[in-house]
Amino acid sequence: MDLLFTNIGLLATPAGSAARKGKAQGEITLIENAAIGVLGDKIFYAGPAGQAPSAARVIDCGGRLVTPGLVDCHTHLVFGGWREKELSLKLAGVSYLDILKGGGGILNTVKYTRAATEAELTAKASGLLSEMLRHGTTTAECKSGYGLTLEDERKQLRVVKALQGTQPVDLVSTFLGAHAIPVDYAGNRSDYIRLVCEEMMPAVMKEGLAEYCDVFCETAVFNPEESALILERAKELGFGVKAHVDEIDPIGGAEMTAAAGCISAEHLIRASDRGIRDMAEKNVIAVLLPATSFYLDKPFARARKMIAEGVAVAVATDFNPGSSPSLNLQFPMNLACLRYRLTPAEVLTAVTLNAAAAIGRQESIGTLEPGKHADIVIWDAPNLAYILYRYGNNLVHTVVKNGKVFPVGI
Ligand code: IZC
Ligand code: ZN
Repeated sequence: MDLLFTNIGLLATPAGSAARKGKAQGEITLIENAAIGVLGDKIFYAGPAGQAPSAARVIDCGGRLVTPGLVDCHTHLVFGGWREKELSLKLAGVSYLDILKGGGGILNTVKYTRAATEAELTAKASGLLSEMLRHGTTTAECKSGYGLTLEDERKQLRVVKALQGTQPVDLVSTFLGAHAIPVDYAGNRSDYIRLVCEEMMPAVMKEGLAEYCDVFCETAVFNPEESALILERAKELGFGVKAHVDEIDPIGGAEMTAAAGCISAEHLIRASDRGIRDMAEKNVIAVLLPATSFYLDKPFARARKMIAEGVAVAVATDFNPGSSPSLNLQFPMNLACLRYRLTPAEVLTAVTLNAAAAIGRQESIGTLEPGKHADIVIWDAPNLAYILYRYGNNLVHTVVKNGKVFPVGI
């Protein structure tokens, strides 16, 4: 064996290779005085220290808490510019959708993204990914959606492809051409939808630039009928499908994701009872984004109800320059505990195994078990409750990605 992590005060991990729902979301494996052995980029042993095999190199974890690497299953990583100039509008009471209707918001970021070169976008995203890694994220999903032309969408997606394998964080690419109606199609939504379905999606699939297709199903953006049409076409072309739904207004988005066969539904702040039941029945994973509720001053999604109804809950940052300009997944974890009232164990499952399942990676990451990738976080914390109780600073001590060790410190 290449590497042995010893003196783990507490090893905390969900188990298995499937999303955990209902009561099982809160059932995790806890081992005191544990060790993890790594062979190449995979876990070879995870269990009591006494039974661990020997290794060429030993890392003493100093009695700390160790968990799987965090999986951020919903980000808008690649974009030009920022939107700090909209802070004054926000403070004056202008809503997120009103800023968008006025040509700002997403459309502002579209302007900056179109103006940026591929090299500029790559350099910026690369810096953001190293920040993510330092905060414990070892795999991230990245959505396009700030180009809104075939060329500019491809440019964003090529950035993700270039960054996959050239920096440590593993990336999963999602095409979000249906993120907003671009200004030049304002009176002509059906033409834009046709462009997305008939030109962008086939090209993106042909070039292998995205695995999933997403749509922003919301008032004044894409309605549930349009969203269903877009996702139907995406499935035909071979994409996995997911959707932003019921974030601001309850318009039947959750129901739409269940009917469309989505792997996940994101946001769900205003999801209806019926929508939650439909999701449970069709095994749609709920990707909840509590930092966005915080940042937009919106209600928090009904996570406890979702768990009670048997929906697997994942939690992510929604990192983007508008409604969630933070890539530190530890803050949404705090909010999931304090606002959603998830237990520390449920939160851990939400940001590891269930998040991995929301992007189809449950067989290879999300738990500390033999055969899975050696994606590990060593925390400056003695137990699991501690990392949900402290907030506002980075509690990561060391990140291990595919068996490579990255010291962070605090
Ligand atoms: O840039 O505002 N909600 N899309 C849907 C976003 C937030 C990203 C943004
Ligand atoms: Zn989003």
